[in-house]
Amino acid sequence: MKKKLLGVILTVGMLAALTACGQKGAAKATPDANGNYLVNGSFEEVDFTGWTVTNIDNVTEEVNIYDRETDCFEGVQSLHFYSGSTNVNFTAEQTVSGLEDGSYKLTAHVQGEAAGDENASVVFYAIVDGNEVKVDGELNGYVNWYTAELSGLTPTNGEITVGVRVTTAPGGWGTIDDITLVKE
Ligand SMILES: [Ca+2]
Repeated sequence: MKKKLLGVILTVGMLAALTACGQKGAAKATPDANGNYLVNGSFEEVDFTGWTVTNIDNVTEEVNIYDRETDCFEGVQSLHFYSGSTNVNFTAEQTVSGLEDGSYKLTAHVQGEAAGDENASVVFYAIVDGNEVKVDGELNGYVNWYTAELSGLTPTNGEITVGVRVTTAPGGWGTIDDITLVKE
């Protein structure tokens, strides 16, 4: 009899835990003081907290957090990439869920050089309701920052995935910084 009662208590406890988890999953997205819904959008953390960084085929020699303040758009750190003898090829992506209805805008900044590669590309993208919209960034030279914007992002499921894809020939380098997703 005691065992049976304990079983019931455990079951109730587990159900309560599951319910708590479910509520956490549906949590409302909250922006920072600047209205940015992205985590670590300025790459000021010690690592890529908030971001999923994929070094495609592991070719990019350096894709890391850079603490050279002069090479930042905002703060003291940025996402840095460089390859000397191999291609640069990586993505950095983050999904925000629990957004309230409305229109959102992605803004991002990039500086660097493509080492003469005319096919180099820096593409900022957003996936909204399964559809990708994108905008090209430009590598215009050292600290000649290019600002890319995607506005009118209106998810029906409260979820937006944002990211950047970078490909260059060997010798390409640059930094990406201050990526924001704000409500318009
Ligand atoms: Ca920064």
